[in-house]
Amino acid sequence: MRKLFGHPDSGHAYKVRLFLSVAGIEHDYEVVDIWKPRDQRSAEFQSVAPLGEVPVLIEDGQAYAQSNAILLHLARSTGLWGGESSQRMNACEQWLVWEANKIGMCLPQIRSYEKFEKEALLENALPWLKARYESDVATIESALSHGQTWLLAGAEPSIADFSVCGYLFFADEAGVDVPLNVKAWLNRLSNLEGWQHPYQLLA
Ligand SMILES: N[C@@H](CCC(=O)N[C@@H](CS)C(=O)NCC(=O)O)C(=O)O
Repeated sequence: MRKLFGHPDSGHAYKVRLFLSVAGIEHDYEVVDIWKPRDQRSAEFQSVAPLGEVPVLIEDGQAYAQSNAILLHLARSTGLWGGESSQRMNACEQWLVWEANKIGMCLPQIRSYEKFEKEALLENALPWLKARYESDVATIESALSHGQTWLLAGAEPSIADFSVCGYLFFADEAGVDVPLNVKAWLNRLSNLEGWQHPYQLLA
């Protein structure tokens, strides 16, 4: 018995639901109104979300939080999408830590500024965030420029792909450019059975 809490604007929740959807894992899903004050969200969500954020996955009564930690748990427990071997898990761990500190620490903020917070102080940080995005997306572009299909070698995608792509499907809203190989890789992801854009998958 699994239940995921998410929101259509959350690329973090998207990473997790993408795994579940592409793997065909049955689960319940509930949208949390992340625009409401935390103490006004459902009592169930408040009781399971340690930091008050989506995503949270409940599995057999246990709550898992933080998108990349949830992905690691899912890969390990199912043996899928990186969980097939310790070498693949190791490579995934490296990408997931990179994601949290790099592309996951500039693209969500740029998009948040462009879509929701035009007046916010974030404006002062924008040039720095955009330079950071250019550098981080160049790292992904370079990793994909040797003819490989996914971030890890091999025919199957992994949680490295699911994590790193999370906010890149919102790149148009952030007003940033996506280089050629990254675009082609996003296109391959979007052709996976079970793939949907975040706004559909998290509705
Ligand atoms: N590091 C967290 C980030 C989670 C996060 O920032 N969630 C946002 C939505 S994308 C949220 O719940 N915001 C509402 C709030 O913090 O109250 C993860 O990877 O899961």
